[in-house]
Amino acid sequence: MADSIAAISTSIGEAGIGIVRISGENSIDIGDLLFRGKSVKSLKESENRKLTYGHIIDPKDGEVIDEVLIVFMRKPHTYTRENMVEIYCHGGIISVKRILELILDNGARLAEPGEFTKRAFLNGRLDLSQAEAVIDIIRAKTDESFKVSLSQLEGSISNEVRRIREDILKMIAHIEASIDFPDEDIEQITYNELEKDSKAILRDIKRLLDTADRGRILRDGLNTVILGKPNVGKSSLLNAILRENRAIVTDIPGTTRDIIEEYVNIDGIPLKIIDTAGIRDTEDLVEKMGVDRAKDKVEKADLIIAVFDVSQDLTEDDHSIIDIIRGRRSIVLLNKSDLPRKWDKGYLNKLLPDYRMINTSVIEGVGIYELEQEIKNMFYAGDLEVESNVIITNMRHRDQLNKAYKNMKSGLEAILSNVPLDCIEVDIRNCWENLSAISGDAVGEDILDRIFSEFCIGK
Ligand SMILES: Nc1nc2c(ncn2[C@@H]2O[C@H](COP(=O)(O)OP(=O)(O)OP(=O)(O)O)[C@@H](O)[C@H]2O)c(=O)[nH]1
Ligand SMILES: [Mg+2]
Repeated sequence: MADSIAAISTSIGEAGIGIVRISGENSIDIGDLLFRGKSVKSLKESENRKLTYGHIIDPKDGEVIDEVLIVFMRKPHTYTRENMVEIYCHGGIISVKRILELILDNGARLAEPGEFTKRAFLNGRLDLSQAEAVIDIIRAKTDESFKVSLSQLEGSISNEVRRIREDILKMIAHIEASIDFPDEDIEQITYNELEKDSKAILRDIKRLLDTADRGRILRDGLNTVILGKPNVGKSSLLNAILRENRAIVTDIPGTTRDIIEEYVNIDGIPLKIIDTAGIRDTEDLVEKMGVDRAKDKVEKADLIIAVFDVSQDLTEDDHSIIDIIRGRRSIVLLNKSDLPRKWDKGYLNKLLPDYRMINTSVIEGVGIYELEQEIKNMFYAGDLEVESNVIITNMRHRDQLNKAYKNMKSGLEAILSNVPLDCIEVDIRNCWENLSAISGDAVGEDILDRIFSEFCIGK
């Protein structure tokens, strides 16, 4: 980490200001090479963390690049814990790019995605779960997911995991003491206590794991797939929910051929809504690929909205939809209810008992509100306020918690069958390590690379 890194931290496009950032030991020297202040001659003399007015110039020929504000932040009280310089120039494409190029020509290299945050982690300012929360904050699509991510950045997960890890360490210390000073009586006490402790730890891990389903939905949106045979009104429904003409709608069956994914917020519930190609047996190659994609999406769906056309008799294609949704979390729409009906709820109810069915006429806007309310009720029993801020939203954390749970469970089984203490210790240590990976105390370079490569450049 000896080199200095630089990147544009604001998004590229028309904007009031743009920010270019440098981090590293010689960021201050680079800043001084490029900056001509009005009153401050050198950044080194400038007051720590105080904005200074002046110009960025090309040191080769003195050409003025832009009028800026600049700030020098002395280590270690900075985002990366290194010396940092931030330049606030005019927004837009040109100024930020030229300033970045000058910085790169004068001693810094272009930062990799997430590299500022990676340095913050490597320098001990954030633990890994906090660093991961940073990208979730940037990507948050609803107030709730933002709130949860912010609390993770402030350490909600770290604190909870640290507490559990301390309890595990106590168990390990207890085991080692008993191994070192063996005595039959003490050993029996040890087994009883280990049983109690491991059960408590299992409960704690389980409590966190139980939040993961909801956490994933908060973070990524409820994966909702609109499914039905061609021409039943799927794309019309997508447009109605989005309240815009996003997808092409025609009366030609087979209009939608690819997957269309959009985000929408229904009373705070983030929905990733996916319109699909109408399911049918077809010889058309492109349409067939669309149908396969639709079926793929079903596998990962949290919710299926199955659309049927009540103005037409049910066909074999409808029956294949019925087969697909059986046993899955679905809401059934009886669409085109403005037209004369060929059948009604009762008929479909026999085939799909216990499914919520709603009469809709997407074209007239009937039933959309009921659908939205139903989605809300299904997932949050009407209440989406986040009561607890310790919610697992990150799948890596969930995986680690799952592993930790399994290891502690196998430890408990070993305790209950009076397996020798040193064998029990192995499971418990594994559990401890699984949890350590959440805060990043025991993760390899490859995992770090993967995590930070998902970041945007400049963060
Ligand atoms: N009468 C009536 N027509 C509707 C309703 N909903 C959709 N339509 C019409 O049905 C036709 C098909 O609508 P789409 O939304 O394109 O149907 P789709 O299910 O996406 O069709 P594919 O993309 O081909 O699978 C269009 O002409 C719509 O205007 C409705 O509630 N009532
Ligand atoms: Mg369509």
